Amino acid sequence: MPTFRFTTAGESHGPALAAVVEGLPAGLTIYPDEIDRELRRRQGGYGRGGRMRIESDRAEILSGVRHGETLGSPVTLLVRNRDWANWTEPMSPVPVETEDDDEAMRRVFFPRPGHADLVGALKYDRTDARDILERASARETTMRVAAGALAKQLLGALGVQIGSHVVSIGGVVAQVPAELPADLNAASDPSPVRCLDPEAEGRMIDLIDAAKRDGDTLGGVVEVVVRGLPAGLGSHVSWDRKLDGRLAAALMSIQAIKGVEIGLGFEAALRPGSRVHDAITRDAAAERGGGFGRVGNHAGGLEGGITTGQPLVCRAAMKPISTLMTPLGTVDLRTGEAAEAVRERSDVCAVPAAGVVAEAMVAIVLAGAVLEKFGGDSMTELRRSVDAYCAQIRARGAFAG
Ligand code: EPS
Repeated sequence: MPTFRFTTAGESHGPALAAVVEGLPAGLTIYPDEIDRELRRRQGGYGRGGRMRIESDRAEILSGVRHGETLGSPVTLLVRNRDWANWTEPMSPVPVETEDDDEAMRRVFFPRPGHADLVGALKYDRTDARDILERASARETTMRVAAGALAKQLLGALGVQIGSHVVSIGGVVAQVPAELPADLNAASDPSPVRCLDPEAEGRMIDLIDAAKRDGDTLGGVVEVVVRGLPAGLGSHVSWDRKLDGRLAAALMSIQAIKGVEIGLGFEAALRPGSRVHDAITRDAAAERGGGFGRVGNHAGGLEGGITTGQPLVCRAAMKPISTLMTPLGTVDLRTGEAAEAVRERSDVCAVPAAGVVAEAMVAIVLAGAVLEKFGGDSMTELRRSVDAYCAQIRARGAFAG
């Protein structure tokens, strides 16, 4: 059974979204403002559509926290959809009088290529693709970010920080500085596209404007960087304990993510081994690496599915959103006749937000790996195990005696 787990629920235009988060030890201080700050970060980014002007996401904590500290019991989080006010009839949980009015019910019969609309309608035996798209919508990532904010607070209490930035949008690739800023989000968040390269930022914005004019959409690549992890999370012994596999699965589960790289990623396949692997050194400053360092970090902080103590670096590639205002061809779900895909209000580009969601998923996987290795029902126990283990690996690297 995974040690840190969460479930989300809720439709994009339903009354609310919810998450139940299990596994947080007792005694973790919870900062609700920090959860809301993460939710705001996810709502931002150049290229979002009209919906983000309606919503102002705030998480209500319904269980598992008392007087600002976790109890060790499941934490329930709720975010209300403001847009629900405009959808009470089409999304009503109980039958309504206007049910025969397809337009009033906002029914969708023209599935969008690339979206879950068609395959979901086939699988779940629905004629109205709204029954599918309401849940397939990336609105669901709100609760991943809320749950991830709790995972971040757990990791933060143990000295681990997570940040992200946008590497490319629509084929415009940023020049990434050799040394990333220590506080990555403080540097990337002020950019409308969360990009560290101002020149690329300008071109990305122009491209998003052009895509909007053309009724088109754009994808891109985000990078997540985690600092402060001890060497030894994950394991080489079994396929499902390898941390790189778990991170890849978590990132690939995000809507529209089509590829994941760790460290050098696909580039490693193009080079000889001597230009890929990071030589091992003694490094007294690498406290959480047991006093062992590396020349470079092509491995992205993982060797054999185990953390090395170097920064963890993962990238995720997002395809362009499948809702096009200049739609592609499709087939009417009722008649089988050729048609144009539905023009549902949407975003032109959500890559900056995807970085925030990717941070949350990485935080959730890492919180699980930390709890698996160090366990404990309380923060006191967890801290004691982390400190004792870090002292143990430091002693290995000291080579005394
Ligand atoms: C989405 C369509 C848009 C996006 C939405 C994802 O929503 P709407 O159909 O209400 O305009 O804004 O993203 C969010 C609501 C969000 O919170 O990220 C889709 O179809 O996936």
